[in-house]
Amino acid sequence: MTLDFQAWSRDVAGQVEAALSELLPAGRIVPARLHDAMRYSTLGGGKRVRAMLVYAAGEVSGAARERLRIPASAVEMIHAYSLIHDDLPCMDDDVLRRGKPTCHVEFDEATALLAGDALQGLAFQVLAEYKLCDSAERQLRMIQQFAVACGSRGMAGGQAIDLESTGKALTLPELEFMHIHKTGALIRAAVLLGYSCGAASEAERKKLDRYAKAIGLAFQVVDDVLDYDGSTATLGKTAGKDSKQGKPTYVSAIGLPRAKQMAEELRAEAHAALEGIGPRARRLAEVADFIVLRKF
Ligand code: GRG
Repeated sequence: MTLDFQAWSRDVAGQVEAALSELLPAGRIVPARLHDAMRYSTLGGGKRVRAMLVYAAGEVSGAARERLRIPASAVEMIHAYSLIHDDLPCMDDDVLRRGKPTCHVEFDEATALLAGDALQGLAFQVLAEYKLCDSAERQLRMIQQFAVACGSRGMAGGQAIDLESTGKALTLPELEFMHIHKTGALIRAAVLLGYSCGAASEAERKKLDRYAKAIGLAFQVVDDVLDYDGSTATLGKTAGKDSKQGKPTYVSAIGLPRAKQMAEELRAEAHAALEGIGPRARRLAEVADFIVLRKF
């Protein structure tokens, strides 16, 4: 029996939640406050889109499911770390995340900073500790590419550009460059990590890369639309912050109707990228739809 998307995504969320709970140090282990903060910000929330992408891409290359839980957890740890740091007073300064107080509000700033740092370290620890694929050399390359995606040439670099851009009007290519790094790099890394756990081919990898670039950007366009259009209660984070903070967004750059249209075009591009793969790409196509059609 094939699960529908809702049941499949629930199953992935359950598997990654269990894996994260096992991989994160228990709250009673010293330093207990730091471990509590790491667990607080990583467990029990979030849409788990990046974990879904690891599993969906793994289905394309026939990767074993018990292997995928490790890269899925690592990607979610990096994502949780980026959200903790993004919410700090020195960055976006937010008090609400995933419907609860942000890490520095629940704990304190120093603990939040360290929780993010430690989550980043733990993500790389598990990627190196567990067998992800049949070739140690390929696994090393996977970890190296993942590191690039997290660093100054990827997510952290995108965040730096974001901070520099506050109060400025960016051109569309500048906005795209920022988001390809800030949001897109980790999304692309999730797809490539999952795919590389199985029998990967260069031709399919190129298709998945094209897919990942489209949905990475689509994710941010929709995020901007929801920040403008959505409510704090539905989003579980403060709505309308981008315009209040003078952040350049797709809505401010091209207006709401064109931003919505752009998200649809990127969804079509993601589907087109998967052409020729067949039923093995079903979940990736469904995740693309979820990313663009979501309301939270
Ligand atoms: C300080 C070295 C250093 C790095 C910081 C903060 C940071 C790196 C990067 C920030 C990247 C960032 C916050 C991107 C935003 C991406 C985004 C739209 C996040 C929301 O993702 P969802 O909607 O969240 O998937 P859930 O809660 O559902 O998991």
